[in-house]
Amino acid sequence: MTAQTILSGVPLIESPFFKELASSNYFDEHEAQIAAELNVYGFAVLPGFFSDIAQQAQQLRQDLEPIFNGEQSSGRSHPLGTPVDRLQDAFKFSHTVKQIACEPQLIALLSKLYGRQAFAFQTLNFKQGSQQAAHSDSVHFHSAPERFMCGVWVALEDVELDAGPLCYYPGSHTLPVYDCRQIGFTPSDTINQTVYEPTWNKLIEAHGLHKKVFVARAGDALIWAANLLHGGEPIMRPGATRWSQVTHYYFEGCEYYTPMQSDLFAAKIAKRDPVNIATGLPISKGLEAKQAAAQTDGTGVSRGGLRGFGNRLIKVFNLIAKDLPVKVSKYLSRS
Ligand SMILES: O=C(O)CCC(=O)C(=O)O
Repeated sequence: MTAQTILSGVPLIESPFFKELASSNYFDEHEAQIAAELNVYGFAVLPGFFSDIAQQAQQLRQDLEPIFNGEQSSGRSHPLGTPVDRLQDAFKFSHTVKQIACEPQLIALLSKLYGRQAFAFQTLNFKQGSQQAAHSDSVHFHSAPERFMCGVWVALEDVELDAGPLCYYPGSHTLPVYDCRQIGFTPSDTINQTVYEPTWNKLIEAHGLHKKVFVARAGDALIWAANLLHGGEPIMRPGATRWSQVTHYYFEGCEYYTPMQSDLFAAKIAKRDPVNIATGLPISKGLEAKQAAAQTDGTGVSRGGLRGFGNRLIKVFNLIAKDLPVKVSKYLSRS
């Protein structure tokens, strides 16, 4: 068995056989460097990945600014007049948000790094720094098998140190994904990530993890692994903007769920059926469509359809055959 096939339920970049994989020719040179960074540090920076960012950022601001300012409703939970600090799933009404989330080269890269097909399922847009406490996304979006999730953060403008940049703790992705009971809570629908925060802070201290801050240029992207601790630095310059987009990606062939709302011993799993942003379909429906497509014969006719066509042909033939002796005898009697 190769490093690629053994432990197929572990993302390639987190495989214990990563070294063997990296020394094979599975990755090209550029991918190998990104994969190695993700493997060791749990994040990888893609400088200038979005080359058309100036134009995209301009369009995105035009789409989202009125909603951030409360002048326009996004049709979600933000009534008119309420300024918002983050916009979830703006891909539903902004083509540019969707374009950034579904950038084909990014999806192809993530799929290669993880060894399964990636799909974007959630977007978050920020006009200013989030100032969020350090956290792991694994308590919100998780998968079985675990860790088939990642986030990609994209700078829509240059981000200075005083504008509340993204921060993260290299190496923290290798920590266990602690569940609610381990931190002394029973999972529930009302719980939120603040119950984990003291544990994460203590883990940072106990493991001597050092914070890094992403002073990004517009168009830079940063991939973080499922369990990497990350957050947002305080905004030191009042009013500073920090236009950015986070897209969360899952990978096909998993079960998806929210761990902090799942109580396995009460047989309660808060399952998710994430929407593949690219197709607009929940992943379960997308898989059904894929399976149906896989049953086609390459001419666009599904096997079921072909079978149906065959059956209709047999019926016609039977009808003709039923009449045939009569027709033949009539013909013979005429001649
Ligand atoms: O952009 C940031 O400041 C952090 C975003 C974040 O933590 C997340 O999307 O999970």
